[in-house]
Amino acid sequence: MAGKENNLDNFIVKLFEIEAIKFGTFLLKSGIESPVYFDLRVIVSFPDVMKQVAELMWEAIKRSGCQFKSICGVPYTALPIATCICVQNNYPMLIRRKEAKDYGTRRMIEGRFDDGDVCLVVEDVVTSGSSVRETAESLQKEKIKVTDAIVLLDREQGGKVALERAGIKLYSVITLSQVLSTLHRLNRLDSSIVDKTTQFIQDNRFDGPAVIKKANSMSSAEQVMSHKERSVKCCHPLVRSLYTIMADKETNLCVSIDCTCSQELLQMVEKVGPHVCLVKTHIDMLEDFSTEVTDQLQRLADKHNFLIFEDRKFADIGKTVGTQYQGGMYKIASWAHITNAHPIPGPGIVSALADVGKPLGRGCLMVAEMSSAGNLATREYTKDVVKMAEANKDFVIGYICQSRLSADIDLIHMTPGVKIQMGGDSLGQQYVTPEMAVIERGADVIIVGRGITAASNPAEATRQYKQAGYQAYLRTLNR
Ligand code: S5P
Repeated sequence: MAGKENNLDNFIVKLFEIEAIKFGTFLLKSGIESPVYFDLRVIVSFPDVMKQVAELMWEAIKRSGCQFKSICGVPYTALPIATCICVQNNYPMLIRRKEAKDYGTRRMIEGRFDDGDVCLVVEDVVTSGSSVRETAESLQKEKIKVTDAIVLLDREQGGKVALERAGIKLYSVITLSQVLSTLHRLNRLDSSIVDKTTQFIQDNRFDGPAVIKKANSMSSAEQVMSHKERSVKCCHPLVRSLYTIMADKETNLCVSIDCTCSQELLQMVEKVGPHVCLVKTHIDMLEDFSTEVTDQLQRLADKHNFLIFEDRKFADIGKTVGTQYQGGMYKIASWAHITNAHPIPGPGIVSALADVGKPLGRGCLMVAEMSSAGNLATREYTKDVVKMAEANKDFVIGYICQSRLSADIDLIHMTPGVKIQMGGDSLGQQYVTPEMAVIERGADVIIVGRGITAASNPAEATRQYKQAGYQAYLRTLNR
């Protein structure tokens, strides 16, 4: 894990050293003075950086799980990048001309393709998303589909949302906030420059006052709805309670306490309780489980005002999960306000869990997307999960997800795989920062495990995550 993080840190520092990223005062084409400037054209002079760019972009492409037949770079900077990716990974490439030739074929797209082929667009930096869109439009004119794009650096000025509105999902290797926080952490950049640049980006977004958090499916009313408003307007009483807690305690943090010893679990709950809206458990990890633990857990939930989420991820036929939820050793429904389920068995799983949970006022989250590399949740699968959730809102209260899936305010979006230090673990877990989870991915609640539980001072780490998550939420309100 540390290796991956260092890799990205070194890469960002390298871009800074070769002046692909510069800080100062730069006059942009628009006449605006910018404190930051990206000139990724220089990377062609550094073959080692070129190679690393292609590798990092390929890793991000694989992580995204998107499917395509060919790759096309936005001219000109991304052309050599696309070439490297294609050659290294044996993918066919297409080239988009900027102007049609006035002789010969007059084609705007060079290379072999058939109607309906899907092409991935590659870009170096995205600001408003317009250059990716132009390339996509040229491809679409030739009946080539474009559903996804990958960018090395997202300036976070609204391009991602603009592209989503145009039906293109954008994945990035790094974001401007990440560049700023890494260079600051490694003592390459003063706080004053970080603050100035952050402010500039905020003031110069291409999506105006709307919230970048939200994908195109969201209504504008929902875009600015605070926790307080949701605590009144949401239909499900459990969702209203959760938003009330979030508003009162000013937190959108759920801590995942994944330990094997009851005493350790309860001690950790005591530490994090005052700062969280939810505590997530994997009760079957405990080697010394007794009902005393769940009794204590409920007492702590009352004392510190949080809800309990048992991350059981039910995934069997209705009859089986109903029994598992209600009974067995753990009697989950009797103490966990919220649990979750994989939708893979079909709607019977929801009906069976609802039969047990609804009379008790419980709620269930559907696992729509996962944080782990190589997971099998395709976009079609996720779309079907959304349908299933929307059809069962009397019991399904939201999603475990990695992106904003639904415009419906009754369906709360909870995102795991969150850590201030990005990267992953050796078993495929992939992390984004609290800011990325809330602002880019539209999380209502961030789920943090080892970022807090494995910290040397978990109470302090909880405060840090609480602040990072909540500040990010406030930013989405103030846009
Ligand atoms: O996609 C997922 C879904 C879940 S619920 N990815 C996850 O990591 N989780 C859970 O979130 C996982 O089971 C673990 O309990 C927690 C993440 O822990 P961390 O230590 O990696 O932050």
